[in-house]
Amino acid sequence: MAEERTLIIIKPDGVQRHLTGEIITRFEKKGFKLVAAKFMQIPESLAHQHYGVHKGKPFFEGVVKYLSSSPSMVMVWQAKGVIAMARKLMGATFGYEAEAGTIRGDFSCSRGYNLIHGSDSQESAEFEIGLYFKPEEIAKYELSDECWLYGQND
Ligand code: D4T
Repeated sequence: MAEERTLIIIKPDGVQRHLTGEIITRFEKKGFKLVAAKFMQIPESLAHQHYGVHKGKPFFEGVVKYLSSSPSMVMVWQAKGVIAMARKLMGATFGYEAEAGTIRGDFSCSRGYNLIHGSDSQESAEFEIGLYFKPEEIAKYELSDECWLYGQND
C-alpha cells in the first residue's frame, strides 16, 4: 500500500468540546504519523474554498459559517493507506448514523456538528493540504518505532 497524507481538521465543535486530545490520541495510537499542525480560526474565504465542491447546495453557507466560527485544529497525518483508514476511524458523515467506536459515533449526535473533517481521496487530500500548508511546513522524519508498524508484506 502506498504512503499517503491526509488533511484532518478537528472542527470548532471538537475543540470547544475538549475533544482535541482524544481525537489526536486515536490517530496516534493507530500508528499514523503527524507531519503538520496549525491551531487556527479558519477564515470564511478559506472555508468557502475548502467546501467549494458543495457550492450551491442548501447546506453550503451553513457549513462555511460553522467551519469558520471558532478555532480548529488543522493537521496533516501520514501513513500507508491513511486516507481511507482515517475516514473509517472518523465514521459516517452524520453523528447519529456513525457506528459506535468511531469518533463521530462515540461523540456526535448531530448532522452538521460532526466534529472532524478528513480528505476523501488522494486528489482532495492534495488540494486540501495545499489550502492550509506550504510544502516546507510539512515535516519529513522517521518515527523511532516505524519498524514495528508495518510487516514485510505491507
Ligand atoms: P467533511 O467534508 O466535513 O469531512 O464531511 P464528509 O466528507 O463526511 O461529508 P460531506 O463532504 O458530504 O459534507 C460536508 C459537510 O457538510 C455537512 N452536511 C452534509 C450537512 O450539514 N448536510 C448535508 O445534507 C450534507 C450532505 C456535513 C459535512
